[in-house]
Amino acid sequence: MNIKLRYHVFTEYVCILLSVLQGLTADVKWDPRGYILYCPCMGRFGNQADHFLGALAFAKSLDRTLVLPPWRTYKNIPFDEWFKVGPLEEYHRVILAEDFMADLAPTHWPPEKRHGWCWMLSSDKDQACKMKEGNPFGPFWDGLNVDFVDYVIYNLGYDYTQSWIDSYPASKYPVMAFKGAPASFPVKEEHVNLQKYVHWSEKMKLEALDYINKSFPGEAYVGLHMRNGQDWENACVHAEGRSAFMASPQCLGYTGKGKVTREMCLPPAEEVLRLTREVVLTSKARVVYVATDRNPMLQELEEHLKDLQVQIFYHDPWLPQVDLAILGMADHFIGNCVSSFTAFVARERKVNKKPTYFWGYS
Ligand code: GFB
Repeated sequence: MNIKLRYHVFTEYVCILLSVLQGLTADVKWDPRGYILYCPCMGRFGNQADHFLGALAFAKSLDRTLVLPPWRTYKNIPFDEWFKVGPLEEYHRVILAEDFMADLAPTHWPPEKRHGWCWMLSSDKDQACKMKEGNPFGPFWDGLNVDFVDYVIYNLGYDYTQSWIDSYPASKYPVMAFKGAPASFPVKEEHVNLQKYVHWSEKMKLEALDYINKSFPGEAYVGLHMRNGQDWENACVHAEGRSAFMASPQCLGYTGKGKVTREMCLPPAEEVLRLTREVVLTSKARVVYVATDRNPMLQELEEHLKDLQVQIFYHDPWLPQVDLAILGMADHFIGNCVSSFTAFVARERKVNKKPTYFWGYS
Protein backbone atom coordinates (compact mmCIF):
# COMPACT_ATOMS: atom_id res chain seq x y z
CA MET A 1 0.00 0.00 0.00
CA ASN A 2 1.53 3.36 -0.93
CA ILE A 3 1.66 6.31 1.47
CA LYS A 4 -1.28 8.20 -0.11
CA LEU A 5 -3.50 5.14 0.17
CA ARG A 6 -2.35 4.39 3.74
CA TYR A 7 -3.18 7.95 4.71
CA HIS A 8 -6.69 7.59 3.29
CA VAL A 9 -7.25 4.25 5.04
CA PHE A 10 -6.13 5.89 8.28
CA THR A 11 -8.44 8.91 7.80
CA GLU A 12 -11.31 6.60 7.01
CA TYR A 13 -10.80 4.72 10.29
CA VAL A 14 -10.68 8.04 12.16
CA CYS A 15 -13.91 9.19 10.46
CA ILE A 16 -15.68 5.91 11.27
CA LEU A 17 -14.55 6.14 14.90
CA LEU A 18 -15.72 9.76 15.15
CA SER A 19 -19.11 8.97 13.66
CA VAL A 20 -19.58 6.03 16.07
CA LEU A 21 -18.71 8.32 18.99
CA GLN A 22 -21.03 11.01 17.63
CA GLY A 23 -23.80 8.40 17.31
CA LEU A 24 -23.35 7.40 20.94
CA THR A 25 -23.61 10.96 22.17
CA ALA A 26 -26.06 12.29 19.58
CA ASP A 27 -29.00 14.15 20.97
CA VAL A 28 -31.17 14.92 17.98
CA LYS A 29 -33.46 17.80 18.84
CA TRP A 30 -36.59 18.80 16.98
CA ASP A 31 -36.23 22.11 15.17
CA PRO A 32 -39.48 24.17 15.18
CA ARG A 33 -38.35 25.93 12.01
CA GLY A 34 -39.51 22.82 10.14
CA TYR A 35 -38.24 20.18 7.73
CA ILE A 36 -38.24 19.38 4.02
CA LEU A 37 -38.24 15.84 2.77
CA TYR A 38 -38.56 14.66 -0.83
CA CYS A 39 -38.26 11.68 -3.11
CA PRO A 40 -35.42 11.98 -5.67
CA CYS A 41 -37.78 10.27 -8.07
CA MET A 42 -36.77 11.74 -11.42
CA GLY A 43 -34.07 10.13 -13.54
CA ARG A 44 -30.88 8.49 -12.52
CA PHE A 45 -27.95 9.78 -10.54
CA GLY A 46 -27.04 12.88 -12.61
CA ASN A 47 -30.65 14.08 -12.60
CA GLN A 48 -30.97 13.42 -8.88
CA ALA A 49 -27.76 15.33 -8.16
CA ASP A 50 -28.96 18.38 -10.13
CA HIS A 51 -32.20 18.29 -8.18
CA PHE A 52 -30.39 17.88 -4.90
CA LEU A 53 -28.60 21.22 -5.25
CA GLY A 54 -31.88 23.00 -5.98
CA ALA A 55 -33.61 21.29 -3.04
CA LEU A 56 -30.76 22.30 -0.74
CA ALA A 57 -31.11 25.93 -1.82
CA PHE A 58 -34.90 25.74 -1.43
CA ALA A 59 -34.61 24.41 2.13
CA LYS A 60 -32.23 27.23 3.01
CA SER A 61 -34.50 29.86 1.48
CA LEU A 62 -37.38 28.61 3.65
CA ASP A 63 -35.05 28.19 6.64
CA ARG A 64 -36.14 24.59 7.09
CA THR A 65 -33.82 21.65 7.70
CA LEU A 66 -33.29 19.52 4.61
CA VAL A 67 -33.80 15.83 5.28
CA LEU A 68 -31.12 14.21 3.12
CA PRO A 69 -32.97 11.65 1.00
CA PRO A 70 -31.38 8.33 0.15
CA TRP A 71 -30.19 8.23 -3.47
CA ARG A 72 -32.48 6.12 -5.55
CA THR A 73 -31.13 3.27 -7.67
CA TYR A 74 -32.96 -0.05 -7.71
CA LYS A 75 -32.91 0.44 -3.93
CA ASN A 76 -32.43 3.33 -1.49
CA ILE A 77 -28.78 4.21 -0.85
CA PRO A 78 -28.32 6.26 2.35
CA PHE A 79 -27.05 9.70 1.37
CA ASP A 80 -23.88 9.36 3.44
CA GLU A 81 -22.82 6.15 1.76
CA TRP A 82 -21.68 8.27 -1.19
CA PHE A 83 -21.28 11.78 0.26
CA LYS A 84 -20.25 13.41 3.51
CA VAL A 85 -22.84 15.18 5.62
CA GLY A 86 -20.43 17.55 7.41
CA PRO A 87 -19.53 19.87 4.50
CA LEU A 88 -23.24 20.39 3.69
CA GLU A 89 -23.75 21.70 7.21
CA GLU A 90 -21.42 24.60 6.40
CA TYR A 91 -24.15 25.77 4.04
CA HIS A 92 -27.36 24.78 5.81
CA ARG A 93 -28.96 22.49 8.40
CA VAL A 94 -29.38 18.92 7.16
CA ILE A 95 -30.23 15.56 8.72
CA LEU A 96 -30.02 12.07 7.22
CA ALA A 97 -33.46 10.66 6.33
CA GLU A 98 -32.69 7.51 8.32
CA ASP A 99 -31.91 9.61 11.44
CA PHE A 100 -34.96 11.79 10.92
CA MET A 101 -37.18 8.71 10.73
CA ALA A 102 -35.58 7.00 13.73
CA ASP A 103 -35.12 9.94 16.09
CA LEU A 104 -37.68 12.63 15.19
CA ALA A 105 -40.52 11.18 13.15
CA PRO A 106 -41.97 8.85 15.82
CA THR A 107 -42.71 11.84 18.09
CA HIS A 108 -42.96 14.83 15.77
CA TRP A 109 -44.15 13.33 12.48
CA PRO A 110 -46.20 10.33 13.63
CA PRO A 111 -47.96 8.15 11.05
CA GLU A 112 -51.31 9.96 11.43
CA LYS A 113 -49.72 13.31 10.53
CA ARG A 114 -47.91 12.23 7.37
CA HIS A 115 -49.15 14.34 4.49
CA GLY A 116 -47.71 14.11 1.00
CA TRP A 117 -47.13 17.29 -0.97
CA CYS A 118 -47.98 17.39 -4.66
CA TRP A 119 -47.58 20.14 -7.21
CA MET A 120 -50.80 20.46 -9.20
CA LEU A 121 -52.65 23.05 -11.20
CA SER A 122 -55.80 24.32 -9.45
CA SER A 123 -57.86 22.80 -12.28
CA ASP A 124 -56.49 19.33 -11.41
CA LYS A 125 -57.11 19.73 -7.72
CA ASP A 126 -59.66 16.95 -7.57
CA GLN A 127 -57.07 14.41 -8.60
CA ALA A 128 -55.39 12.45 -5.86
CA CYS A 129 -51.81 13.10 -4.92
CA LYS A 130 -50.42 9.66 -5.63
CA MET A 131 -47.32 9.84 -3.47
CA LYS A 132 -46.54 6.15 -3.59
CA GLU A 133 -47.92 5.01 -6.91
CA GLY A 134 -45.41 3.24 -9.14
CA ASN A 135 -41.66 2.87 -9.04
CA PRO A 136 -39.55 4.57 -7.68
CA PHE A 137 -42.21 6.41 -5.62
CA GLY A 138 -43.62 3.42 -3.70
CA PRO A 139 -40.34 1.60 -3.00
CA PHE A 140 -38.63 4.87 -2.01
CA TRP A 141 -41.13 5.71 0.75
CA ASP A 142 -41.45 2.05 1.74
CA GLY A 143 -37.69 2.07 2.27
CA LEU A 144 -38.22 4.77 4.89
CA ASN A 145 -41.38 3.10 6.27
CA VAL A 146 -43.55 6.05 5.33
CA ASP A 147 -47.22 5.92 4.37
CA PHE A 148 -49.33 9.02 3.81
CA VAL A 149 -52.74 9.64 5.34
CA ASP A 150 -53.55 12.83 3.46
CA TYR A 151 -52.04 15.33 1.07
CA VAL A 152 -51.36 19.00 0.44
CA ILE A 153 -51.74 20.38 -3.06
CA TYR A 154 -49.67 23.41 -4.04
CA ASN A 155 -48.95 25.23 -7.24
CA LEU A 156 -46.30 27.70 -6.17
CA GLY A 157 -42.98 27.82 -7.99
CA TYR A 158 -39.91 27.18 -5.87
CA ASP A 159 -38.66 30.76 -6.32
CA TYR A 160 -41.57 32.31 -4.43
CA THR A 161 -39.91 32.13 -1.04
CA GLN A 162 -42.11 34.63 0.78
CA SER A 163 -45.31 33.07 -0.55
CA TRP A 164 -44.15 29.67 0.73
CA ILE A 165 -43.36 31.13 4.14
CA ASP A 166 -46.69 32.98 4.32
CA SER A 167 -48.83 30.13 2.96
CA TYR A 168 -47.18 27.27 4.82
CA PRO A 169 -45.77 28.38 8.18
CA ALA A 170 -43.74 25.73 9.99
CA SER A 171 -45.99 26.05 13.05
CA LYS A 172 -48.86 24.60 11.02
CA TYR A 173 -46.88 22.55 8.48
CA PRO A 174 -43.79 21.31 10.30
CA VAL A 175 -42.84 18.70 7.68
CA MET A 176 -43.16 19.14 3.93
CA ALA A 177 -42.78 15.74 2.25
CA PHE A 178 -42.64 16.35 -1.48
CA LYS A 179 -43.51 13.82 -4.15
CA GLY A 180 -40.55 14.98 -6.23
CA ALA A 181 -37.62 17.34 -5.69
CA PRO A 182 -38.68 20.92 -4.94
CA ALA A 183 -36.27 22.11 -7.59
CA SER A 184 -35.89 22.52 -11.31
CA PHE A 185 -33.91 20.49 -13.80
CA PRO A 186 -31.31 21.23 -14.89
CA VAL A 187 -29.89 22.87 -11.79
CA LYS A 188 -30.24 26.66 -11.84
CA GLU A 189 -27.17 28.68 -12.66
CA GLU A 190 -27.09 30.29 -9.23
CA HIS A 191 -27.01 26.88 -7.53
CA VAL A 192 -24.18 25.31 -9.53
CA ASN A 193 -21.61 26.45 -6.97
CA LEU A 194 -23.39 24.60 -4.16
CA GLN A 195 -21.47 21.64 -5.53
CA LYS A 196 -18.62 22.80 -3.32
CA TYR A 197 -20.47 21.40 -0.31
CA VAL A 198 -20.87 17.98 -1.95
CA HIS A 199 -17.83 15.89 -0.97
CA TRP A 200 -17.35 12.20 -1.69
CA SER A 201 -17.45 9.93 1.34
CA GLU A 202 -14.08 8.53 2.38
CA LYS A 203 -15.26 5.12 1.20
CA MET A 204 -15.95 6.37 -2.34
CA LYS A 205 -12.77 8.41 -2.49
CA LEU A 206 -10.76 5.38 -1.40
CA GLU A 207 -12.40 3.23 -4.01
CA ALA A 208 -11.45 5.67 -6.79
CA LEU A 209 -7.92 6.20 -5.45
CA ASP A 210 -7.42 2.48 -5.08
CA TYR A 211 -8.09 1.98 -8.79
CA ILE A 212 -5.91 4.94 -9.78
CA ASN A 213 -3.01 3.85 -7.58
CA LYS A 214 -3.11 0.28 -8.83
CA SER A 215 -3.50 1.22 -12.49
CA PHE A 216 -1.52 4.39 -13.20
CA PRO A 217 0.02 5.66 -9.93
CA GLY A 218 1.20 9.25 -9.98
CA GLU A 219 0.44 9.76 -13.70
CA ALA A 220 -1.39 12.78 -15.06
CA TYR A 221 -4.47 11.55 -16.92
CA VAL A 222 -7.24 12.72 -19.21
CA GLY A 223 -10.72 11.46 -18.21
CA LEU A 224 -13.33 10.89 -20.91
CA HIS A 225 -17.07 10.53 -20.45
CA MET A 226 -18.65 8.85 -23.45
CA ARG A 227 -22.41 8.75 -23.07
CA ASN A 228 -23.43 6.52 -25.98
CA GLY A 229 -25.91 3.88 -24.72
CA GLN A 230 -29.13 3.08 -26.53
CA ASP A 231 -31.27 5.38 -24.35
CA TRP A 232 -28.90 8.21 -25.15
CA GLU A 233 -28.99 7.54 -28.90
CA ASN A 234 -32.77 7.71 -28.71
CA ALA A 235 -32.74 10.92 -26.66
CA CYS A 236 -30.29 12.67 -28.98
CA VAL A 237 -32.68 12.29 -31.91
CA HIS A 238 -34.65 15.13 -30.29
CA ALA A 239 -31.67 17.29 -29.37
CA GLU A 240 -30.52 18.99 -32.52
CA GLY A 241 -31.38 22.65 -32.98
CA ARG A 242 -32.82 23.16 -29.51
CA SER A 243 -31.65 26.09 -27.44
CA ALA A 244 -31.72 23.91 -24.32
CA PHE A 245 -31.86 20.15 -23.94
CA MET A 246 -31.35 18.37 -20.62
CA ALA A 247 -28.00 19.49 -19.14
CA SER A 248 -26.96 21.56 -22.18
CA PRO A 249 -27.00 24.93 -20.30
CA GLN A 250 -23.70 23.80 -18.76
CA CYS A 251 -22.23 24.54 -22.21
CA LEU A 252 -24.65 26.94 -23.87
CA GLY A 253 -25.48 29.00 -20.80
CA TYR A 254 -28.90 29.68 -19.36
CA THR A 255 -29.95 32.47 -21.67
CA GLY A 256 -30.45 30.43 -24.82
CA LYS A 257 -27.27 31.42 -26.66
CA GLY A 258 -26.49 28.89 -29.37
CA LYS A 259 -28.13 25.59 -30.24
CA VAL A 260 -27.55 21.98 -29.33
CA THR A 261 -25.93 20.04 -32.16
CA ARG A 262 -25.83 16.34 -32.95
CA GLU A 263 -22.03 16.40 -32.32
CA MET A 264 -22.56 17.73 -28.81
CA CYS A 265 -25.15 15.12 -27.89
CA LEU A 266 -23.85 12.02 -29.66
CA PRO A 267 -20.37 12.87 -30.95
CA PRO A 268 -19.23 10.80 -33.92
CA ALA A 269 -16.07 8.70 -33.54
CA GLU A 270 -13.98 11.28 -35.45
CA GLU A 271 -14.89 14.00 -32.94
CA VAL A 272 -14.05 11.75 -29.97
CA LEU A 273 -10.67 10.91 -31.50
CA ARG A 274 -9.95 14.50 -32.56
CA LEU A 275 -10.65 16.15 -29.21
CA THR A 276 -8.99 13.39 -27.16
CA ARG A 277 -5.82 13.70 -29.23
CA GLU A 278 -5.87 17.48 -28.94
CA VAL A 279 -6.21 17.40 -25.14
CA VAL A 280 -3.57 14.65 -24.80
CA LEU A 281 -1.18 16.70 -26.92
CA THR A 282 -1.70 19.98 -25.08
CA SER A 283 -1.70 18.40 -21.62
CA LYS A 284 1.19 16.01 -22.37
CA ALA A 285 -0.68 13.37 -20.34
CA ARG A 286 0.28 9.76 -21.07
CA VAL A 287 -2.84 8.15 -19.62
CA VAL A 288 -6.44 8.28 -20.82
CA TYR A 289 -9.23 6.98 -18.60
CA VAL A 290 -12.49 6.09 -20.33
CA ALA A 291 -15.89 6.02 -18.60
CA THR A 292 -18.94 5.05 -20.57
CA ASP A 293 -22.35 3.45 -20.36
CA ARG A 294 -21.70 1.41 -23.51
CA ASN A 295 -18.87 1.72 -26.02
CA PRO A 296 -15.42 2.76 -24.73
CA MET A 297 -13.96 2.85 -28.29
CA LEU A 298 -10.76 1.29 -26.96
CA GLN A 299 -9.40 0.00 -30.28
CA GLU A 300 -10.07 3.24 -32.12
CA LEU A 301 -8.44 5.29 -29.35
CA GLU A 302 -5.40 3.02 -29.17
CA GLU A 303 -4.92 3.22 -32.92
CA HIS A 304 -5.39 6.99 -33.05
CA LEU A 305 -3.04 7.73 -30.14
CA LYS A 306 -0.43 5.05 -30.98
CA ASP A 307 2.31 7.53 -31.84
CA LEU A 308 1.84 9.37 -28.52
CA GLN A 309 2.54 6.29 -26.37
CA VAL A 310 -0.61 6.78 -24.41
CA GLN A 311 -1.97 4.06 -22.13
CA ILE A 312 -5.73 3.71 -22.13
CA PHE A 313 -7.70 2.44 -19.13
CA TYR A 314 -11.31 1.38 -18.94
CA HIS A 315 -12.55 0.18 -15.58
CA ASP A 316 -16.32 -0.33 -15.94
CA PRO A 317 -16.73 -0.22 -12.14
CA TRP A 318 -19.49 -1.99 -10.25
CA LEU A 319 -20.84 1.43 -9.24
CA PRO A 320 -21.13 4.37 -11.72
CA GLN A 321 -20.16 6.73 -8.87
CA VAL A 322 -16.63 5.28 -8.96
CA ASP A 323 -16.35 6.51 -12.56
CA LEU A 324 -17.61 9.93 -11.45
CA ALA A 325 -15.03 10.17 -8.68
CA ILE A 326 -12.19 9.10 -11.01
CA LEU A 327 -13.29 11.62 -13.66
CA GLY A 328 -13.49 14.34 -11.03
CA MET A 329 -9.88 13.72 -10.02
CA ALA A 330 -8.53 13.70 -13.60
CA ASP A 331 -6.06 16.40 -14.64
CA HIS A 332 -8.18 17.05 -17.74
CA PHE A 333 -11.70 15.95 -18.52
CA ILE A 334 -13.81 15.75 -21.68
CA GLY A 335 -17.54 15.25 -21.23
CA ASN A 336 -20.91 15.49 -22.88
CA CYS A 337 -22.74 18.86 -22.79
CA VAL A 338 -26.18 17.27 -22.64
CA SER A 339 -25.55 14.66 -19.95
CA SER A 340 -26.20 15.37 -16.28
CA PHE A 341 -23.72 12.56 -15.46
CA THR A 342 -21.05 14.74 -17.09
CA ALA A 343 -22.55 17.80 -15.37
CA PHE A 344 -21.85 16.36 -11.93
CA VAL A 345 -18.17 15.93 -12.85
CA ALA A 346 -17.97 19.32 -14.55
CA ARG A 347 -19.42 21.12 -11.50
CA GLU A 348 -17.05 19.37 -9.13
CA ARG A 349 -14.14 20.29 -11.38
CA LYS A 350 -15.37 23.85 -11.70
CA VAL A 351 -15.36 24.37 -7.95
CA ASN A 352 -11.93 22.68 -7.75
CA LYS A 353 -10.67 24.82 -10.66
CA LYS A 354 -9.86 21.87 -12.92
CA PRO A 355 -10.26 22.10 -16.71
CA THR A 356 -13.22 20.56 -18.56
CA TYR A 357 -13.84 20.31 -22.32
CA PHE A 358 -16.90 19.08 -24.20
CA TRP A 359 -17.39 16.91 -27.27
CA GLY A 360 -18.55 18.92 -30.26
CA TYR A 361 -18.21 22.16 -28.35
CA SER A 362 -14.61 22.70 -27.25
O1 GFB B 1 -26.72 10.01 -14.46
P1 GFB B 1 -27.80 10.23 -15.41
O2 GFB B 1 -29.03 10.86 -14.89
O3 GFB B 1 -27.19 11.09 -16.59
O4 GFB B 1 -28.20 8.84 -16.04
P2 GFB B 1 -27.73 11.55 -18.03
C1 GFB B 1 -27.30 8.08 -16.79
C2 GFB B 1 -26.92 6.80 -16.04
O5 GFB B 1 -26.26 5.93 -16.98
C3 GFB B 1 -25.90 7.05 -14.92
C4 GFB B 1 -25.12 5.33 -16.38
O6 GFB B 1 -26.46 7.41 -13.68
C5 GFB B 1 -25.19 5.69 -14.89
O7 GFB B 1 -25.98 4.75 -14.22
N1 GFB B 1 -23.92 5.93 -16.98
C6 GFB B 1 -23.84 6.95 -17.86
C7 GFB B 1 -22.67 5.53 -16.71
N2 GFB B 1 -22.56 7.21 -18.17
C8 GFB B 1 -21.80 6.34 -17.47
C9 GFB B 1 -20.40 6.12 -17.34
O8 GFB B 1 -19.55 6.79 -17.94
N3 GFB B 1 -20.00 5.16 -16.47
C10 GFB B 1 -20.88 4.40 -15.78
N4 GFB B 1 -20.38 3.47 -14.95
N5 GFB B 1 -22.22 4.57 -15.89
C11 GFB B 1 -30.27 10.88 -18.52
C12 GFB B 1 -31.14 10.13 -17.52
O9 GFB B 1 -28.92 10.55 -18.29
O10 GFB B 1 -30.53 10.37 -19.82
C13 GFB B 1 -32.57 10.31 -17.89
O11 GFB B 1 -31.03 10.59 -16.21
C14 GFB B 1 -32.82 9.82 -19.30
O12 GFB B 1 -33.38 9.58 -17.01
C15 GFB B 1 -31.86 10.50 -20.26
O13 GFB B 1 -32.66 8.41 -19.35
C16 GFB B 1 -31.93 9.93 -21.67
O14 GFB B 1 -28.23 12.94 -17.99
O15 GFB B 1 -26.62 11.22 -18.95
